[in-house]
Amino acid sequence: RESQAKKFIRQHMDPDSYPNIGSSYCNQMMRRRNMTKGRCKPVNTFVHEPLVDVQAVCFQEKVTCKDGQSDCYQSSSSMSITDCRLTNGSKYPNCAYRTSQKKRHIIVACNGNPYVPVHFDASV
Ligand code: PAP
Repeated sequence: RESQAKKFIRQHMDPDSYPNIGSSYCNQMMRRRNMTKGRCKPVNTFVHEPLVDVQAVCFQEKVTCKDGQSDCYQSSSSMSITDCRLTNGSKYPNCAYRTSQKKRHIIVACNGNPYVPVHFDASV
């Protein structure tokens, strides 16, 4: 089975695309990264920074996660991200996404040994 760490990388890491991100980025990437199988994942964020910089967030400012858990961390630097949000009229299996590029501080949940990101919680 896919580890939580590998799942985070598949769902959230894309260090090399930036700054060449067009309006069809999310439609392509959500499919390519297997988030449109069985259902359309409604919201997902890709981070365009080196993996080591995203892994380092697990040792930055500790914050409360949206679900109340205490294992979330906020990046000290703002990062280049792309938010993908399913459009209102989108019907499975035709998953259509709105692509929005941002510079934000990311919040991730970390777990395991090594202690690495396993869940993308929010951006602020
Ligand atoms: P996403 O939340 O990163 O978008 P999702 O696949 O929903 O992706 O969650 C990733 C994993 O992080 C899930 O574990 P699983 O793959 O073993 O099912 C989810 O349970 C886990 N997770 C969610 N919130 C937290 C949290 N606050 N702390 C630790 N793990 C969490």
